[in-house]
Amino acid sequence: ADNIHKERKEMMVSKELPSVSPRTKTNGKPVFTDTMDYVLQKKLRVWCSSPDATWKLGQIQSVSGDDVEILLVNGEVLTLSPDRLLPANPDILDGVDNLIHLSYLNEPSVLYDLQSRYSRDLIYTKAGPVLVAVNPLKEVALYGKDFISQYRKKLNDDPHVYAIADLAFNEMRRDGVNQSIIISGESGAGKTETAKIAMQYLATLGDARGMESEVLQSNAILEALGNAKTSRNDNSSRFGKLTEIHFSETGKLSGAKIQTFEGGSKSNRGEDALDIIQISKEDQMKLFSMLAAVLWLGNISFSVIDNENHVEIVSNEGLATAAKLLGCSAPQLMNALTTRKIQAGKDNIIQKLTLTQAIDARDALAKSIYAHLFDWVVEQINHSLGTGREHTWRSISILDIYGFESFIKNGFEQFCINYANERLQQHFNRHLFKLEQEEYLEDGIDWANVEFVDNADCLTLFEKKPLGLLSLLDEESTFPKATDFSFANKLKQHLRGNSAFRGEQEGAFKICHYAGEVTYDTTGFLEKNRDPLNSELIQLLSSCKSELPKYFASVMVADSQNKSTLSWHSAFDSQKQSVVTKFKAQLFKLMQQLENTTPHFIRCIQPNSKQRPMLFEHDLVSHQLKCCGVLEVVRISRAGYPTRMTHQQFAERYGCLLLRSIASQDPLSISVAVLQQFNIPPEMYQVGYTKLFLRTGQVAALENAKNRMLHGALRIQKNFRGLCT
Ligand code: AD9
Ligand code: MG
Repeated sequence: ADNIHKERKEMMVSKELPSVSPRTKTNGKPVFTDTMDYVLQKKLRVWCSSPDATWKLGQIQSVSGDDVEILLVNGEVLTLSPDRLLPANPDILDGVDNLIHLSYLNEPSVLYDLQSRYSRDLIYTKAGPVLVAVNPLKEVALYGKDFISQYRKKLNDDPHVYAIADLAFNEMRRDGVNQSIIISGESGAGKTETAKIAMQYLATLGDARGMESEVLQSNAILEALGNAKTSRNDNSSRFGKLTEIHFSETGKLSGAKIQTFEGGSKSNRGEDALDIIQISKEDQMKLFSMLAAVLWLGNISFSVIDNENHVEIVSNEGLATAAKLLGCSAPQLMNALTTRKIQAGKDNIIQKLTLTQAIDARDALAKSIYAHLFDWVVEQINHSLGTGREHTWRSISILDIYGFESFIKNGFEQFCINYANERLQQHFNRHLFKLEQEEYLEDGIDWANVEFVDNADCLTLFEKKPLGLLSLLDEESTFPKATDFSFANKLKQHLRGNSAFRGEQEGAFKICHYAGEVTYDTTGFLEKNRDPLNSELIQLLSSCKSELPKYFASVMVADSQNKSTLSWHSAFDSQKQSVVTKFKAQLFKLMQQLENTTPHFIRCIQPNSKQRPMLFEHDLVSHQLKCCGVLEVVRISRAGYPTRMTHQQFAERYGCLLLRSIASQDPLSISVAVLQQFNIPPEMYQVGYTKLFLRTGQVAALENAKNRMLHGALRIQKNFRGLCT
């Protein structure tokens, strides 16, 4: 360890090497020494970039002018110029569990570290405070009661989801502040599994009345209703989910609450989880009959009856069964699906629907029932989970939200998902970079800025009024004559100058997201953005005899009338809220909730595009690392001071450890005296105007000392009592 420390000090490298000018200076001070010269001089290990964009490890043999001769691991000898090389870490640092320990931080070194750990089933690695989780795509022996207890007792310090959950729990108890665990990553990267692992830990930890299985089973129910198979993930979440786990002041589990975002999906699977979650048999029957109604609606087909493309219903069985399940008559359902009432003066005219209109009406009805059913199930689950015996004090929220998506063809759904991911990325940036740097600057401590990719331009592109993507989409959706093509043209016309926007061929546009460029096909955008359910269908549902359809209709009516909750958001003034408008409002509410918590971040990484275990594709992983800013986080944490406390807090917490009295009793003097007493080296902290900033690991040392001292005091007390009695 001494050697590593010495070596690191000698090299003083905390930046990825630029190939052009290694002598970058910030604030007039060199941030790193001339690393490559050092590496060349000492003939150290290097990464060689090859034309196929992969990296090869080798040892420098000789240097003459700009020609460096390198012996690769496979015995091959290459001659390259220094700008094709990056320094490799000494093998003593192979597979370190926190990337901040790497002497050289560069892309190949990080990839190599993650890969070497992954090949040994060490799927978790820290990047400063962020946990990186590489999807094993197979079972790994890392979970269960024994592991939970190891992490609880701090007997295991390997990076783990359990360790993050434990940290959140401890910080909640220590600071009395709500916490959040924000899990992000691409589709199929393992977010939902990771969320369940965190929940398992928290539920086990504070379990008061056997609620653990209830909390976990709620996942199974929601997955059964809200997941679908995609090309990236056989069990892909088609909804975002925020699970709040509630705790009492004594740290006992007191309940849970689930919020979902934008539900609605195509896959149905039965589960007995419903029993565990205490949904009554009667409610289960209601649920299943609605699911059956949705499936039967899908079986209804139409045939064209005249040359105006008007239709009648073909499948009588589908119609009759769906009607029976909904609690209406077959003719009622038939009329709702094949006709529309139009007001003409004082009279109502019945207009027949065309084939496309009828299919749209049928699908809109099925989707709407499904989406409302999903919300209803969430309500039932919350009812069941919200009734803990303990009094709720604080909570830990776990956010699992659809990852960034980029397919060959991307539509309205990807558009919404990627917009949500831009917002989350901004939250991440704000916390890890902006707030960090602002805080240092405000408190007057020495700090060289760390560059990061800001996605503000892209968010402006979405949200600007009136000329942003969302406003333009809403505007176009209100014009009856508008088409997906006219929408695409409108975007091109108004957004051409925006740096994050590119017009594409007919009917398409491209957005430069933080995670890469995505081309969207506008087909279906307007239809999907309009509130799909016409008033015939709402009326049909409200006239049904079954309880749920009636309830859904009342929710729909209330939804369309009640805009007061969204009043801060000036929606366009038509009668109904568009889908993106609702989506944005939900997203803003979510972001507000998250702002009031202490965040913990987990970045899930998909190791390959084939959903196969043990396969680590460098390009794919490297792209994801860039997308979620892993290298920047490492840089900032290594250079930064992750722990900070006001002088007051520090003095109150550690002043009791002072062995001798000091002249001045102000918090700053006490704090400095504590730091001196424990010989904390000057490079390990900085004293700001209001706060103390400490490097990683320093608080752990002080906490240890404090615990030892407190235990000592307890022992003395006990002994003393023993003497008295
Ligand atoms: V999506 O955005 O909802 O499409 P997720 O949620 O990121 O996606 P998910 O958690 O569903 O991905 O993981 C995909 C698959 O990877 C799972 O079905 C598991 O088969 C596999 N996986 C993920 N994490 C683990 C793990 N810790 N251990 C074992 C895992 N398998
Ligand atoms: Mg998921």
